[in-house]
Amino acid sequence: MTKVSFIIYITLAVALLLLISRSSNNNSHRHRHRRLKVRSNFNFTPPTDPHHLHDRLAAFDPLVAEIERKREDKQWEHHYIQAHHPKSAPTESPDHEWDDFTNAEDYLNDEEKFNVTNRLLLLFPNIDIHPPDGYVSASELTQWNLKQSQKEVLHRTQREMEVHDKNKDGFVTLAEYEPPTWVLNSDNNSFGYDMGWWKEEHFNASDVDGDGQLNITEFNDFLHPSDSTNHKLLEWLCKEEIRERDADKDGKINFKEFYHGIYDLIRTHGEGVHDSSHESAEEAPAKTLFDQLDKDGDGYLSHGELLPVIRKIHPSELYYAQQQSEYIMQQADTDEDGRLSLTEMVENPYVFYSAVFDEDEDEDYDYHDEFR
Ligand SMILES: *[C@@H]1O[C@H](CO)[C@@H](O)[C@H](O)[C@H]1NC(C)=O
Ligand SMILES: *[C@@H]1O[C@H](CO)[C@@H](O)[C@H](O)[C@H]1NC(C)=O
Ligand SMILES: *[C@@H]1O[C@H](CO)[C@@H](O)[C@H](O)[C@H]1NC(C)=O
Ligand SMILES: *[C@@H]1O[C@H](CO)[C@@H](O)[C@H](O)[C@H]1NC(C)=O
Ligand SMILES: [Ca+2]
Repeated sequence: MTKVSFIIYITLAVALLLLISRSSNNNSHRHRHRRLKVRSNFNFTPPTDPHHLHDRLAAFDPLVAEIERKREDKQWEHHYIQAHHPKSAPTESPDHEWDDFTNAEDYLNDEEKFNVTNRLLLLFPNIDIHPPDGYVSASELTQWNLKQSQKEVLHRTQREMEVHDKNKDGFVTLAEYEPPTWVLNSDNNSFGYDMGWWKEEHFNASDVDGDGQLNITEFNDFLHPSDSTNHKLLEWLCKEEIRERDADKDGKINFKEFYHGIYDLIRTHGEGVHDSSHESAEEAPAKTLFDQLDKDGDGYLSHGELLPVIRKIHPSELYYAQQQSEYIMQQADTDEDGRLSLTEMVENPYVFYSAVFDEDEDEDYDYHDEFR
């Protein structure tokens, strides 16, 4: 396809989109019509800003997640082929991708096909399980969100596995594993693991049964240590943290090293603390926490002493699931009884689909800061 015809095609498609959204606005009985958006959040670099929740959150609705996943897989494949076999890369026609994209979005925005009320009716009994009492509590919501994001994470790990598992035996050995190009190209500190994250110690800590190879579970933990329940891996993460923060290279964290670096992260990811108004943290509470963590009172934190807070330094999927749940509660719990009835959910459908709807078209919507 030539450049000119491509531009004409895009222009036509945009015009058509505008027409469709305008006519559906006119036909809509809702006061506010929001166009649901399929996110294309594929990125070679992991999100560096942990506050960019909008990019991090898994879709609330598994059906939306599936659509996004398919789209992401396609992009990934495309990227992967270009990165690894640039010569043989098929010149994929852009109109084809565009088609898929708009079809998926049109589907989501066709109220006859994708009726958010019916979706919520269908999902409710799957969320209200602990106990099934006709209300969705914050913790049920968190568990649901966590399950959705874990599915996403595992799916991405499976894709990574395909790349690294050279002999296709379902395991990744240290020799098979080589860091992805974005690690080699990025400056050594940007990922926060100081390039050590794929090294042998990291690998060994992930290899629970010590057979020298990582199955999908072990490999998933390897890629997402802070989500792991593997104690050895969490310890490794603490050691990495010390290695990175240890300015004077004595192998331990003193108060100064703790205060300048670690404390801010813990504060930001602490329960319900979103105190972004103060630029720098108070020193007194930092000292109190330091003394609490410093169990042997030697004035330094060892990796073992960092363990209780490591998940606050490197927030886990659970943290994001809690954030999302908190946001939903704040927006949809109309009678403020701390739980959601089916009616409250159905009356606030877009809160649940907030991760996918297009912000630009609804500027008056009261967005939680974290979700920008
Ligand atoms: C969506 O489903 C609800 C409940 O079944 C129904 O009342 C509503 O009319 C449906 N909306 C559309 C646009 O079909
Ligand atoms: C990062 O460190 C590795 C080895 O420690 C080195 O080979 C590589 O060139 C460094 N990359 C950059 C961008 O500095
Ligand atoms: C990792 O494990 C292998 C096999 O058990 C062992 O030979 C190697 O020394 C270990 N490496 C590190 C850094 O612990
Ligand atoms: C991978 O190995 C670990 C450790 O042996 C085991 O607990 C886990 O169930 C295995 N995962 C799969 C998918 O087989
Ligand atoms: Ca293993």
